[in-house]
Amino acid sequence: MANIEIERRGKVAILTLCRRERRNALDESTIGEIDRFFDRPDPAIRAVVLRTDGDHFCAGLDLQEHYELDRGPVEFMRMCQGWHRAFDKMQFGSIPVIAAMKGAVVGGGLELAAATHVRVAEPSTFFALPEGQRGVFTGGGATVRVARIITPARMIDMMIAARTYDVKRGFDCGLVHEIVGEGEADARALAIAEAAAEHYDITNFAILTGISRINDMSTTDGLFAESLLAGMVMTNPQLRPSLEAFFAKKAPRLEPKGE
Ligand code: 1HE
Repeated sequence: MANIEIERRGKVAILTLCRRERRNALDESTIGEIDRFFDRPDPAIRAVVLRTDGDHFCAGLDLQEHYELDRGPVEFMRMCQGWHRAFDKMQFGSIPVIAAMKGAVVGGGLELAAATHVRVAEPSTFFALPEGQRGVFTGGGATVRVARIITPARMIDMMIAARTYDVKRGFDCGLVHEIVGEGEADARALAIAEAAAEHYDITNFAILTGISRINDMSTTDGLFAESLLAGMVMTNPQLRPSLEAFFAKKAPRLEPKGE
């Protein structure tokens, strides 16, 4: 792949966006690479770290390419649908994706981050949807994915009032799950990925796909779908040895430590 480097660390794949000269802006070929990776990942990969090269996570749509291609409305709509497909594969696959964020997470970069499952951020991280100022609009899924995280009202305010959220504000509204020190996001994201890679496949599938899908359903349908998923997960034969370890007091106990 030309724009994404893939490194394997056991069951974890570390994906690095490598377009630092454009602040990791997303052009069509990078979206194609994301799509191909998440389309049929190697079954031995059980978790992914998504990180980027340079000081910024992602500057959004590649504005240079957008200018040069001078696409028509239908062409741009199809491009957006390509982003949606790629990010859907990431969000609704059964592999946990942990984002290691720093610097700008803006426009399409925020749309990319919103499709990941756990977001770790360094203090330099900031969020914005500068589409309003640039006279464009979101097209990579922000109206759905970002609005669901921060609320539609906050997203409208962010765009109309041209607000930039720092890492603390990002944490307060759900864009960040954990703030770490400068230069520490990659290592922390890897540690989370390595632990998540040890979960049963079927459990990760239920967590990643089930929770998002169920929240698109009515209450009745959601509760029904939850019972079906729970029926599959709770009767997984692999679960029995873990329960036996718990009864034998060999499994780690939960501790009341917060984060
Ligand atoms: C780019 C892009 C880009 C930088 N497309 N080339 N996104 C934006 O509006 C964000 C635009 N970018 C920025 O605000 C800043 O570049 C950053 C805050 C991310 C970083 O600032 P800085 O000072 O480190 O870098 P820079 O000098 O602004 O940019 C360095 C180079 O990266 C420069 O190119 P150079 O040839 O002059 O070195 C920039 O042109 C290039 N660059 N950002 C292309 N985005 C599906 S719809 C989604 C809608 C959107 O995402 S709209 C885009 C929103």
